[in-house]
Parts: sequence; structure tokens; C-alpha cells
Amino acid sequence: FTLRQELVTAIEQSQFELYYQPIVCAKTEHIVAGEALIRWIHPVWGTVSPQEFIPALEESGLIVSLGEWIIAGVCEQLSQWHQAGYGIKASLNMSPVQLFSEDLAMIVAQKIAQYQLPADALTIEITETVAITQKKVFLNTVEALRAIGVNISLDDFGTGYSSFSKILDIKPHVLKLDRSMISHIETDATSREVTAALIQLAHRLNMLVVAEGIETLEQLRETARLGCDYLQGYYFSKPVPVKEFSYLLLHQG
Ligand code: G
Ligand code: G
Ligand code: MN
Ligand code: NA
Repeated sequence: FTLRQELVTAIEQSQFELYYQPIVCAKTEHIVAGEALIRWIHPVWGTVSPQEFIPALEESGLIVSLGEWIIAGVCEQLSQWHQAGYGIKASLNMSPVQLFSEDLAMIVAQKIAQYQLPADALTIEITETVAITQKKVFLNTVEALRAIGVNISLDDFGTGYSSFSKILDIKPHVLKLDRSMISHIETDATSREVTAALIQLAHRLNMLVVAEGIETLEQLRETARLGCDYLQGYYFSKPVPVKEFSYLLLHQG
């Protein structure tokens, strides 16, 4: 077998499932959104991490068709949560390969219309994990998404992939501070100062800030104190299936 063949079968047989991880308001700790994270439940291998199969999907171009399934799935789920009375939002990760496809924005617009969602209930998270060769096409798609009214989020900010020039290119609504920065925030004064300065910069540019990878109460307190708007991490919840996410929504104070 090849991983590629297995992935073709996986798409045909719907072996994928969307998990959601809560994103909470830093002040109230209430769930305001869920980040959709794909899981591959292989009949023999069990759950396969996206880190193992997203690159293969990108190289083969299969990410485009799976990506459409993800967009549709997130929109449908969001509309179900809205119908149940939960006014939450959803984030989804978009591979740069999907952003090279010129009809991506049209597909997103179509799904938003089909499920009668407010466009700003959807946030598209972008990380440049592959080299951007056709920057113009990429940025045109980002612009088209912005024009629809969805929020654009720059993911993994503070890692090698996500740097200051990306803020100028993408002009995101939201900056997601990578967990590598958050993990040193209590022990390393430099990390703390860099984070504080980044939050100030983001706010001056009218961006909202999400701190990723919150694992401890101390990290929660420190990121909230520094002015992060939203928080996400194992401290609140790991990514969970829809049923569990709905349970978390139902049982929050
Ligand atoms: O959820 P987990 O930590 O296993 O995710 C590992 C990596 O896979 C992360 O970088 C995450 O952004 C990426 N990933 C998860 N779900 C998706 C998805 O639906 N689409 C894309 N493009 N990447 C995803
Ligand atoms: O690249 P991206 O930020 O989309 O990746 C999100 C991934 O990070 C999720 O797949 C999730 O499994 C992982 N993650 C989420 N919260 C935490 C956390 O608190 N600690 C660690 N180590 N990983 C996390
Ligand atoms: Mn993400
Ligand atoms: Na990230």
C-alpha cells in the first residue's frame, strides 16, 4: 500500500472525523468558539495524527477535496449549535495548498449561505507550512475570504513559519500565539516581555489575540493578565468529539 492510496480510500469511506477544541474568553473563561481539528480513524491503524497525513494530503492535492468536506462539516455543525441556542463561533485550519485554489472563497461563501450562517462566525486559520511559490494567488484568495466577511487568523505566530512579514501580507483579524511561547511564560522573563509586546502590537493593529497551549493555571493567569483576549489549551480541554463539545457547552456556568 501507499499512504496516498490509503488516503484516497479514507476519503471515499469517510474515515475522518472532526474534533473541536474550546477557545475561551480570557475574562469569563466561557467557551466562545471551537477549533475544528481533523482526526483519521483508520480501520486497522486506529487514530492517525494529522501531522502524519496532512503533508501527504498536501503533496497529492487530496487536501482540496478533504478541505471541502471539512468546510461543509464545520458549517453544518456550527448551524446545529446555533439552532440549539449556542451563539459560538468556529475556527478551521486551512492549508496553504487550499489557498492556491482559486475557487476556495466561492466554496466557503456557498457553504455559509447554505447553512445560513453569519460569515463572521467562521474563522480561517492560516499557517504557511509549505513554501509559498504563487504568493499572488495565495493573497488574492485571502482577500476574497476577507471580502466574504469571515475572520482571518494567523496561526502558530512566533514559530519559524509565522513571522512579522506575514502580518503585513495577510492582515489577519486574529493572531494566535504559538504554544512554544506560552510554555516559557512563567519561567522566562524574556518570553513574558516578548509576549506582552506582541499583544500590545496586535491590539494597536486592531487584532485580537489567542494564546494557544495553555496547560496550567499559572499560564492562564499570566496570559490573561498580559491582555490576551482568548485562550485555548489542555488546561480547558483537549480537542474532543462533537458530543463531548456539546456537553461542555451545556454544562458551562
Ligand atoms: O490536532 P493536532 O495537534 O493533532 O494537529 C496537528 C496539526 O495538524 C496542527 O498543525 C493542525 O493545525 C493540523 N490540522 C489539524 N486539523 C487540520 C485540518 O482540518 N486542516 C489542516 N489543514 N490542518 C489541520
Ligand atoms: O497548528 P495548530 O495550532 O492548529 O495545532 C493545534 C494543535 O495543538 C491541536 O491539534 C492540539 O492537539 C494541540 N494542542 C492544543 N492545546 C494544546 C496544549 O495545551 N498543549 C499541547 N502540547 N498541545 C496542544
Ligand atoms: Mn490552528
Ligand atoms: Na498553532
